[in-house]
Amino acid sequence: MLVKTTPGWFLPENEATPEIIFWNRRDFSKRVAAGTLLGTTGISLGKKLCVSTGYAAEGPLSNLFPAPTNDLYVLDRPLTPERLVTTYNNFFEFGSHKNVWKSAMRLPLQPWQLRLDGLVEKPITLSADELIQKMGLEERLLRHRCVEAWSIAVPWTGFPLKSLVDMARPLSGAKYLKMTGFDLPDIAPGQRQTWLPWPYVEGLTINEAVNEMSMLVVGAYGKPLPHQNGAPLRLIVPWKYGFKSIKSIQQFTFTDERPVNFWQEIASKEYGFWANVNPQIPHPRWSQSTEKMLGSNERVPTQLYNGYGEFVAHLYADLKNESLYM
Ligand SMILES: Nc1nc2c(c(=O)[nH]1)N[C@H]1C(S)=C(S)[C@@H](COP(=O)(O)O)O[C@H]1N2
Ligand SMILES: [Mo]
Repeated sequence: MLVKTTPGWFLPENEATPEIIFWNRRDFSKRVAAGTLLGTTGISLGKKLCVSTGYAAEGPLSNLFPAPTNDLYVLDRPLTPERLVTTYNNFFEFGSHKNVWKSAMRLPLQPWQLRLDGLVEKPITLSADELIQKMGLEERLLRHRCVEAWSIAVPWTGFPLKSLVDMARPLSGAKYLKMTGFDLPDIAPGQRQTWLPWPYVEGLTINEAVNEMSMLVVGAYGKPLPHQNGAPLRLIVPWKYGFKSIKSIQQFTFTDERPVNFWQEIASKEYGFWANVNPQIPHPRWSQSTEKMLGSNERVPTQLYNGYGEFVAHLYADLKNESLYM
């Protein structure tokens, strides 16, 4: 997160490859027709936006896509072109730069065992495929604001995190949900940087986890999630800075202790537990008042709770003496 050599909107042309996987692009073309994709910056639409994502087209989940769109979440800006969202990533397991998408394809997604444990009635082990097939999928068009002050707008497919919490049957003593990523240093070069506190960890309060906006994401742009965006299963909590939205989760642990997240462990003066977006509170080393929308030449003002206050502000109303915005 601290290392930055190229600006956020830089896209190496030679990294783009033709799409080799066939997908039903019905929804995609509908949106193009409706003019909701970024069409004003000279980026031509269609094939050029697509990259090969490396997720099996014929997998057991392909029949679940595309999922119906939940109209509750309305964007104030165009969707970011798919090619940018899938080629400009933060995924430190594969390096501390943005160009990780090829490397991330080495992550084996089948089988992917999930564990739900800690303060629950009975620990559960099941595969990501089993879980996803149990859940009704929906699409949500959401903003995502990285703490580095760039942003994207993405059609994510997934289900409410609340559905997983209900399935886990947490005990009344459970106050937090800790989520843990994979630990595969033989596969993920970033995990051989042993001074970093692997595996990646994030946490939410149970109240945040069961809030309607907290989403487990298994797809994007009407297709299964590409490796580099956190396949097979990642969190999206769009009112918080991007680092809270942990990718490629393997374990959900219910606990009475507030988890210390990956970035807090590295730099506790710069990154905290809550990490709610607030343009008025600068990062110790840069302003958070505006953001660069990837794929656009515009900087736009950042909004409190990334514009999602109506859904989440109540969660923080009674909290005093907490660093809610770092
Ligand atoms: N496991 C894991 N999850 C992660 C990260 C990471 O490095 N590892 N980076 C975070 C950060 S800083 C951001 S901004 C988003 C980026 O998601 P995207 O690449 O899908 O846009 O993922 C978040 N989740
Ligand atoms: Mo980020």
